[in-house]
Amino acid sequence: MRHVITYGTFDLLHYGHIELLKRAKALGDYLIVALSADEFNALKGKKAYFSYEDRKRMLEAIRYVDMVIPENNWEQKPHDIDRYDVDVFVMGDDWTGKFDEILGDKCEIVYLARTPEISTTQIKTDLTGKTNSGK
Ligand code: C2G
Repeated sequence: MRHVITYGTFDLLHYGHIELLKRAKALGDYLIVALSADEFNALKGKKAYFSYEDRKRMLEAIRYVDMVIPENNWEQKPHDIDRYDVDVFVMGDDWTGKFDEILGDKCEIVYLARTPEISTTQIKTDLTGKTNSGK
């Protein structure tokens, strides 16, 4: 069983997220999503529209997702790789290179091209006409 893991906030779930999860799952047999907790989002300078529980429920309804765990801090990734016997760590390419040092010797690392024309920030901007920092 080839385990894949990916991390993120996945707020206002959109097809860019789905495309990432679909391609991540295709790299193995079992996909774990480490979902940013509300408190960790604050550390990332993000305030998700949906709570952790609501974002978790939506992710668990996606056919590509096998398990959702909380992402509470930046440091947990190596522990998660060990704990869940992860073979492949996947992130969108806005993170290219960021995790090579801490995870390079633990598992395969794959950065997938982001879906260019959509983002949670863009959705918020389009709906409210306001811009804000972050993705
Ligand atoms: N993504 C994508 N295409 C988009 C938008 C997002 O492929 N149009 C990908 C991102 O590259 C990321 C995942 O979907 O791999 C989740 O995106 P976010 O929720 O914005 O995650 P982020 O805030 O980058 O959190 O420890 C890592 C962080 O928790 C990552």
